[in-house]
Amino acid sequence: MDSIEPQDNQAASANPQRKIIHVDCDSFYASVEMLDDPTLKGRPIAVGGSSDRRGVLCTCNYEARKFGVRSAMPTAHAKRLCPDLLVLPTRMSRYKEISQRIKRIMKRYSETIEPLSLDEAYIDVTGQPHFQGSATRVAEAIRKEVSQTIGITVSAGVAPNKFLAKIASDWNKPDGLFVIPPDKVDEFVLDLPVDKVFGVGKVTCAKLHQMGIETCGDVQRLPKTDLVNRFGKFGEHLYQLAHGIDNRSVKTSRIRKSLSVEHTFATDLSNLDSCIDQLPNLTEELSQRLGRLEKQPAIKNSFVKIKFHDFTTTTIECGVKEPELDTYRKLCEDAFKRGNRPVRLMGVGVRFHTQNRESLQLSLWPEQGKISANL
Ligand code: TTP
Ligand code: MG
Repeated sequence: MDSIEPQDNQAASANPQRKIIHVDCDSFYASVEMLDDPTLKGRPIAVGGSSDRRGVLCTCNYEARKFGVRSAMPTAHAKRLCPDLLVLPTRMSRYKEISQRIKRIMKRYSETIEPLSLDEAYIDVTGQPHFQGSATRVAEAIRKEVSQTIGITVSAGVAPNKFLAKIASDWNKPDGLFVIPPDKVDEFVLDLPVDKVFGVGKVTCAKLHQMGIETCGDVQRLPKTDLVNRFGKFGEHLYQLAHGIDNRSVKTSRIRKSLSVEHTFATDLSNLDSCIDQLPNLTEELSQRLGRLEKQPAIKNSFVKIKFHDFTTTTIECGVKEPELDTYRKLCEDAFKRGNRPVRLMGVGVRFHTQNRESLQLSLWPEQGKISANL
């Protein structure tokens, strides 16, 4: 799990009139490839590792999605679903370049921008003068300008908070806009499936379903104490979000403390060898994610996390500065010995130096949020 420390101490505003836009480019890497080679338009394409090297897809265009192809899918599997799929290698510097151009467009409307990844950002336009204060029209203007001047499509969501703005940008994807005005929030969340709530992964979702909870409306019917007893601190967040409340502010600068990739296995791994077999995929994904950072901060430590089948968790780390397979193998052996039981989750990661704030500031398009890989 990613850990990022907010750098500003701006108090979260509880003002219900905030106007937040969430912008997310459509099939980003694939769209850039189609922009640079228009002959690719209309045919299924993907970006990622090749199938002969047991590669995994970063993303694919919407033509490929019709065949069931998805991000993080092994390329060999994607090719079986869509034999005509063209898989291109990643060109990170080009994606970063396009990302910066999109950010320049957004900056015309507000300086309060929180980038989440290369293709995604929150913009707080509360109190901004453009279009008589209409966030919806700002979102339309950004979408239009990106499409006309850069040549790729972006989707946007407009809402009174970050949680709802992010859900909204996904609502009419691709090339869509969805607005949740403050007076429609209560109605909107009632039927919202709980798996759309930030932080509700497969495991929490399964537990909620067992409790008969499918929607945020169902969550609302539970007393807060029930949720807190069941899910601890997260229960409190869940209660708030299910009521459409999210007071997090849009933060313009952050310090990244660590980056990791983890995977929960459908079937527990019974011994050390099967854990070690998982390491090449996990470390490869970690390297890819490190490569996607605008500026990679200096690495302090490497670590392996193991969650055993009884949910006990151990993390072991060492001061190795390169995320190399051999390091992770050694850490994995030591971590496994601590429990010597079947393993349900494994993660590999790095921690960054956090003293020199200057060098660590993620100036542009840092990645954040939930980054557990679905390998
Ligand atoms: P996303 O915004 O999740 O996906 P997308 O832009 O390709 O498609 P859409 O938003 O229309 O659903 O991710 C942005 C980029 O990040 C994506 O183009 C490629 C990269 N990425 C990976 O490299 N690996 C991943 O597992 C995911 C999800 C994304
Ligand atoms: Mg996207």
